[in-house]
Amino acid sequence: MMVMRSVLCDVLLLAAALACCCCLAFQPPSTGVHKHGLLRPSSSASSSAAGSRRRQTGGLRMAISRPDPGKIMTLTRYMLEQTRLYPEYQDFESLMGSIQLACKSIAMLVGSAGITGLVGAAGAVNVQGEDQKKLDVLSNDILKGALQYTGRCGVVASEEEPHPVLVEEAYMSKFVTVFDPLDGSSNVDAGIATGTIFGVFKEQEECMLPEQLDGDLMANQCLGNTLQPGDNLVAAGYCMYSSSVHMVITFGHGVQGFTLDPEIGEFVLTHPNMTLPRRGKIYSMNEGNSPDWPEGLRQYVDDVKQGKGAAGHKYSARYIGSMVGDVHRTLMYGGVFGYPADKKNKNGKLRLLYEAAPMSFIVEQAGGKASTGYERIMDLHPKSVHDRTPIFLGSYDDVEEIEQYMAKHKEEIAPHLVAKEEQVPVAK
Ligand code: AFP
Repeated sequence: MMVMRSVLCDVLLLAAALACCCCLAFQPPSTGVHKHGLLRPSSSASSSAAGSRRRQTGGLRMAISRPDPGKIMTLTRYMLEQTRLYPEYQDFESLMGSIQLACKSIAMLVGSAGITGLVGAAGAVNVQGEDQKKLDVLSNDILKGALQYTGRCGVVASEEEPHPVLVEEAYMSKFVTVFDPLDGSSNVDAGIATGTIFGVFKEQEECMLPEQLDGDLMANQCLGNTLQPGDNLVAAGYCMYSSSVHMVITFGHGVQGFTLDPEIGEFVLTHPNMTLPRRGKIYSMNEGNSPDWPEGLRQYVDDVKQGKGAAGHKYSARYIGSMVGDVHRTLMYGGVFGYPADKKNKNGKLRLLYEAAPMSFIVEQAGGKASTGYERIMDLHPKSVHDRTPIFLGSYDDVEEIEQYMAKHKEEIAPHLVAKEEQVPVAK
């Protein structure tokens, strides 16, 4: 009898919790029309407007309203509309078309990996000595394939390729695309958030060489185009594969966040003009490495945990171990994400060209700051495609405070990449 009563209690509690979750999840936003023209349903419209309907789930009735398809700001429509404001967007249109298609395909593969057997190692090791997952290899091929036919991208550099790769129309294209096809893939078997990170540079003029030039030399010259500082990025973004699929992009005019609507298969603008709060309440770092961290950072984390930092409040720890997930949360809630240098890894772990630089571009465009702890990430000039860099990014004042703590122990500077003013020549 006791057991039955407790089971009944559990069921009732679960039902109440579900009802509560559903109310929260489907609470209609208060505003009517979204910036950029995306129509947000109003509360009165939610049950009666055309396009809204009711769904029966386990006895709970939930009103799900869908915006009028004619008024949805899809990524494709956004790109079209932006070309009117900024003519240079025209060049990005086909590039973004290919990237969003690739991300949709990768999202589908990631989402069904446990069922289709696309989990586990591919049996190969990439140039950085990391085990490649089956999904790493597939995602890389999907992105390369998608970019091949844009007519806009001549060179791609990827985490999964030892060297930059020339794609079709290499000598007539405008852009170099760098990417990490599936960042955080070691988490994928556990169903944890992963993502694709990409950055787009303009090809440098040196790639336009006379035709009689030796093919190898020409190829090397073009491949050298990938080695540009983050400050040269003209576009960057990431796609996060999680409970929903998000695409966050910047072309140097703010940051826009889209969510994949699975019913229509389109990315829809849901987070226009994303901005970071000046201060946050979260620090996100792999604290297991703290015994090897620089002393300044150890002191910073110790202080903010106790509310002894400049903000005066206590900070909480959040760490997924998947850069895209950790950066996305930081963009949404503020705070700081970091992967510092430590005694064993003098340059940290994350790659400058296709992880740190694109994410720094996004964070700066959202009003935040990105730093090695000593200098601006966007000023760093890579010496090779897979260079690593320590990184701290997020709310402006939080990152600045870390720099101040680090400056107190400057002798610990990791011998890493050179800043822009001391640029090394591009490999020829
Ligand atoms: P994987 O792609 O091998 O899963 O690595 C993920 C990552 O490059 C980055 O996304 C994380 O921020 C970072 O490594 C996590 O590294 P730790 O496991 O050392 O904390």
